[in-house]
Amino acid sequence: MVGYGHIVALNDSESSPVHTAGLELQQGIAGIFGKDCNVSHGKWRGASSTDSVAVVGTVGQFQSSGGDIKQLPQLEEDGFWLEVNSSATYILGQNERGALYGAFEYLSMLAQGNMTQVSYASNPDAPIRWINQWDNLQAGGTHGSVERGYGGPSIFFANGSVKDDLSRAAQYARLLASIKVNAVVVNNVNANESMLTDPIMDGLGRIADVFRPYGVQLGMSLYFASPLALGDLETFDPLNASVIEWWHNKTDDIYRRIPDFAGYLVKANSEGQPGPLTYNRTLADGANLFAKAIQPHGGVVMFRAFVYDSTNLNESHWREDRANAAVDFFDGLDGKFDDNVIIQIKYGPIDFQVREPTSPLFAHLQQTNSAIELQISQEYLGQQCHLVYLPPLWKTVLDFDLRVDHQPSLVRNIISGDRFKRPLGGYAGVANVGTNQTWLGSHLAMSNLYTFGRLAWDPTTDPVSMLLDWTRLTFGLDPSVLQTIVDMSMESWPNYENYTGNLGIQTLTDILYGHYGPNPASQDDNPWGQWTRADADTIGMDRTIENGTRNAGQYPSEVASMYDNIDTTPDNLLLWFHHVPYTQRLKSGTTVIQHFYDAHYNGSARAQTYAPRWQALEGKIDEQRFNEQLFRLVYQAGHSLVWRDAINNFYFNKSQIPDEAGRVENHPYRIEAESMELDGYELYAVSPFHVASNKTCIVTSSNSTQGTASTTLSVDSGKYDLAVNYYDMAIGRSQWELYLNDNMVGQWIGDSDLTLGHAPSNYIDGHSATRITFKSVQVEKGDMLRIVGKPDGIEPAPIDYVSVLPEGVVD
Ligand code: GCV
Repeated sequence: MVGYGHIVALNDSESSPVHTAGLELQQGIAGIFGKDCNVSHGKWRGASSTDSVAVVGTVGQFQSSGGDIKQLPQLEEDGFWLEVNSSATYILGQNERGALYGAFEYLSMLAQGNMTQVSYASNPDAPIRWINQWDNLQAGGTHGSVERGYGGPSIFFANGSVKDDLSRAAQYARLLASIKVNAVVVNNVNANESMLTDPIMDGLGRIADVFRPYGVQLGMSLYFASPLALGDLETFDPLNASVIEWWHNKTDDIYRRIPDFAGYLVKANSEGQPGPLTYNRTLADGANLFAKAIQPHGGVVMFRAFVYDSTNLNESHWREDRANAAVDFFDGLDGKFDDNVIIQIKYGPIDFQVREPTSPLFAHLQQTNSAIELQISQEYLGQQCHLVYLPPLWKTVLDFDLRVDHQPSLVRNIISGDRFKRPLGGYAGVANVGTNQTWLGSHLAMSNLYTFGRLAWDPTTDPVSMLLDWTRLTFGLDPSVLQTIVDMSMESWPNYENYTGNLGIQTLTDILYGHYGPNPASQDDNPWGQWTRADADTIGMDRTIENGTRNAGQYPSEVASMYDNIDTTPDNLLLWFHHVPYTQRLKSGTTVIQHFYDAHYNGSARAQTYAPRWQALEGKIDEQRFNEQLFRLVYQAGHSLVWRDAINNFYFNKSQIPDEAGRVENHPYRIEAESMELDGYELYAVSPFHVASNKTCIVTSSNSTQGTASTTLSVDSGKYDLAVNYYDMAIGRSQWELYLNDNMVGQWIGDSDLTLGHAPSNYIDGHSATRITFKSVQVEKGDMLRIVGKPDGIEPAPIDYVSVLPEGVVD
């Protein structure tokens, strides 16, 4: 092992990433080895000055200090050289940021117990490695403080202003620098003109100041109609001379405050946001307006491809299709964007669904820079309450070969700029962290943020090896901890797909509210365009060229013919591209409907195994993280059953095709709450019907009086798991007590807003449906089971059913 008597950081300015790197090395080495090192900032006096040294700085700083590394290759922007030999460690960045990245990479090696001698250069695959935060200036409104954020309120903004205390923002920059992310757009793409007022721009300057020592640049989302909205002009037409001047002036104002400002992010003409189309100008006119204003300062414009009309799409028109929107809207614009514009494209054509084909737009922009937009925040993927490790999903897109002009055209090589020889490109990750101690609201969800950075640096990195690194760094080196977390995480996305939406039908969540729990009916008959076209006999979107929406034809010909033909379409995208009878046979030989049933049963059964597997790690993980994660995994097990039954009931109801295995709507261990003897409780028809067993639950007769539901158990005497399915709404903390005769088995409170740190719904629905299980309870035949529910606020202590489960049975 190399000694660390002395660390030399070749810059003494406190805002410099090289200065930070010196301190990080000092702190890291103290943490890993318990060893105090000196750090000197500024010049290095050569290897002979000490026999035990780590030097960190830029190549330029190193060379001007008289240092020389013989084999140093040409480094790219943000790249670094790491050399650990028997007498010294050299961490040399192409720029200061690169030096800091090298320092973190070195510490990451040491923290994982890797003390080997190395010498290598590491360069980023793409220059754009940005995080997007969807933070609002204030809480309230439909989307709260952070839109689609499940880790608490914003770390940047509160009450319409930039926070005074930005220590958490500085910590975030530190975290992001350690995964080689180089910029953060701090506000929501659903932007607000107030961002461009003096107090907010001053505040952004303060955020940029705390980011700077970590080499993280600040970016901002723009509201396209700002000149009008702020009352300065009567138009926001991008070709109007006053508008152009206005944006130039604003941009100058920003750069006066933030000389290293990264750039703008723009959502235009989409979901209520204004844009250039309002004036019959093109999207390129809109993007170039900002590009020209920011170009003299060296900034860039990330212009989103998420442009579609969410008000006029009409499902009764067979050929209409939201999935076509991006290519249609950008048609004819390739080559028309300025060189500092990057088109930011969501991975699939719709919206972060559990499985989507690659967006065809990647193939269409050959003379335009592009970047992929990935979502770390699990909007449609369990919102950090379900364990879903995302890189295997992201890799389905990054590694997809679009075969443009019959040449290899992997998405990752398009966005790196390699395939079409573009100067810019890369990755935007929607993270939406908040003030929660865990950042994202869940300990295990952080692997997604970590691996986003790793993939943006090198998209060929293997999902398992990244996960191993993250787990070692987060939970230590215990082999059983590593194995369990890796196994569960690697299963988690396909498994979530199994119990949510299969065969490319999308997540099947409630797209009109919350995007969390099941509600397949919400997909159709509205202009949002996330349609399934499910009826009594058939399901799926016909996106074929002849008969359907022609979406398959948006892909280059080799891919187009694969998706256009049902025989060559992979099963996992069958219903994305084809409209088929429920009885359609898959390549596996089973029918679509039976696959739905089986996948939901298998997926939810697998989800039951997570908590026990985690429990086996007790004592190997600190108590707090062990318990908090266990809570989530138990919750996930219960909610996966809600998903299973809702989806299966819905499609059974539609198709009337029974489950070959006889499971759907057959629950011998269940006692429906509505069939119990009720006192102070009454029946309630749940909507959507399929999120309640037998379509019905019970609620207290008033908001202030308790209710009791009782039943005599006829099971044989023995040990049972008693599972109660109930609804935990966001508003209200109802209390429940479960008794056997006069003995209380357990009590609980409807406080998932606290325990999950995230309140999925104000209603009795698939978001709030949940389960509590009391394990291994001794039951005597003839015992009286009684639940007492005490309402609170608008939450009427709702109960769906009780399952009396023999050992090993889950239902
Ligand atoms: C920030 C989806 C999300 C919205 C999000 C939008 C977007 O529609 O549900 O919350 O808005 O995508 O990416 O712009």
